[in-house]
Amino acid sequence: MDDRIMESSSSTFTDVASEHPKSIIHIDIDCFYAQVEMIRKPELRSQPLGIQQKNIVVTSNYEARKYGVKKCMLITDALKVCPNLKLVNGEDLHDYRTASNKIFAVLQTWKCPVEKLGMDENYIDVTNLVQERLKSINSGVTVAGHVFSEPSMDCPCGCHTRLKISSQVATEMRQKIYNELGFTTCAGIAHNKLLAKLICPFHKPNDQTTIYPEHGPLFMSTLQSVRSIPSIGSKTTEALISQKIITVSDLQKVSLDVLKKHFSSDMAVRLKNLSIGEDNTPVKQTGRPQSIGLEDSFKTVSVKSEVEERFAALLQRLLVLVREDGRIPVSLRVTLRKKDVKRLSSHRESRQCQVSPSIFTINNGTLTVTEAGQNKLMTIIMRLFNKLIDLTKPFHLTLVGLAFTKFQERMTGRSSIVNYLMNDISVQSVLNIQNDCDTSASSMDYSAASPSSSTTTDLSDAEVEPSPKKPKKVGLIAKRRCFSKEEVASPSKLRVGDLRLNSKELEKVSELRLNSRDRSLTPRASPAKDNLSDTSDTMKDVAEGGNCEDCPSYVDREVFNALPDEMQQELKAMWKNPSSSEVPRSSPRTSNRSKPNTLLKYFVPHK
Ligand code: DGT
Ligand code: MG
Repeated sequence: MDDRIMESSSSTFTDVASEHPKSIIHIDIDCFYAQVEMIRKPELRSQPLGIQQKNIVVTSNYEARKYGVKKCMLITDALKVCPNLKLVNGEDLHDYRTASNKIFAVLQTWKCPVEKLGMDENYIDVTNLVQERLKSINSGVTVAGHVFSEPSMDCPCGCHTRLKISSQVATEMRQKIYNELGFTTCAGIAHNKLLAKLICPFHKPNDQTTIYPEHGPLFMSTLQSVRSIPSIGSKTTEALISQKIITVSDLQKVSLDVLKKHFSSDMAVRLKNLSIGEDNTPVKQTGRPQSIGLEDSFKTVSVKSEVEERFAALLQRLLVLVREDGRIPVSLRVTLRKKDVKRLSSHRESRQCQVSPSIFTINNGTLTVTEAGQNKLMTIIMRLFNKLIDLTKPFHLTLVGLAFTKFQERMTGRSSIVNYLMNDISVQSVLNIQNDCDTSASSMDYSAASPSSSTTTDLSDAEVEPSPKKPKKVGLIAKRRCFSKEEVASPSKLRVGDLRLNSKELEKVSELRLNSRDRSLTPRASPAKDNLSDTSDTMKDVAEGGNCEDCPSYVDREVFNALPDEMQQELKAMWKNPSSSEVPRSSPRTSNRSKPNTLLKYFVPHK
């Protein structure tokens, strides 16, 4: 009997007719942080090893696990069960992140969608690859690794053969990760993400397990808690427990109608499907995060100087992350959590502004920020802070956060005019995003807390620290935010279309720019002013008229003043010394006829 849930109502109908077209692999690195340390120092391999963060062992190698050292155990308890435990501090996540990215890169070489989950887990949708391989397979295929249960008969849709091929692909992937990076891994192979993830640790470490669709209900019924299902969060668990639905088997037995009394119809159907191992969420290719951020939470901070210190520490750590990412940030957001002492409540407020890409330099291919650049960023941060806090009144903060929220890819280097124009365009697009409240990038309902969250300082690396069984909230990373009305308003009269140049022009102007730099041995002009994404500020800048005395009369001063200082200086140099430029000096209206795409035409006031 097919016990999957079908609903006749079109809105809730779940198409699970006996087709299992997908082939999904889930790969989890064995004792991830511990392996990173053991690869770094091979002498650690032979001894029980624990990775310490604050007073907790966040993971341990399998040698230590033999003694009963468990994840998230207090150090004192771990040392009781394993007095020889060697402890390594794992609070600096840099090397773990690097290893994680390398593993992800290896998995991408199969050219299948890869979805990264936390630092040491990845889903790979090998459906198309398997279809390809099927074409060249004539005789019987055997499964690689373990099988949850042998099938009694073949599934008519052919999924058994496809999953067997997938199991071979999983072996190849694990072998490549081991050969190239030295990590042992576990894999789960199934027709959906849910079963692939849950079956993955069935044989560990360093092994793999395949499960066929018909065994989904049986396997799921072995899970003791509904919370073991990855997409069931704490709230849903509570609601289920309140209805005495504790195990997955309970969930299988409860009728859909009863569930519908407590959940929406869609949710009830989804819960029933999950309980029998059915899940149709797609593997979403992981891209680069939309934002990179860190938060620091604490009991209370009420003094500006302390806030500044905390921001300075956060900035240092954030710059490391940005360097690893490699893109040039063009927008910075400051977040505060304010405590309302009277109401005993707290709420978050954020403010963001543009940052000039010239703050970041590229040395030998690495993104760096000079001390002066860091000071400039701190100035911007404190300006945003001052906008968020009325310093004439007492304030109480319980969290500060920093995030770079918009990036430009490296184009032709820092000195390129393209960067300036790209910056304006990308920031413009940030400011024009519609009200779009925080939405997690992943479909999963991440929820676990960091073990340090109960201590006074939680330098939250939540975006990169996964929990053992449940994926964690991806912190500030990959989140979209709510823009206030003022922020949505465009800060400048520069229009994106006005800045669109063809590539030849850009090259030409870049050349001019570089030539003029080479000629100049004097210190560079004062850096670009960072435009706060606050309409009043920007409008004030425009109204003040800036420094455009030397500009030709045809120049639109508003456009000119909205440009970064360096570009203003350069244009002025071009106007002073027309022979250095091929750009015609005559009125751009006239020149437009012969040269329709010159840079100068963009300075003509718009009527
Ligand atoms: P495994 O997969 O059972 O062989 O062992 P691990 O260590 O790979 O555990 P896993 O996959 O759950 O988590 C990957 C890494 O994430 C782990 O090496 C350390 C870190 N981690 C896991 N759980 C926590 C946690 O609750 N808090 C913190 N801060 N880190 C965690
Ligand atoms: Mg792991």
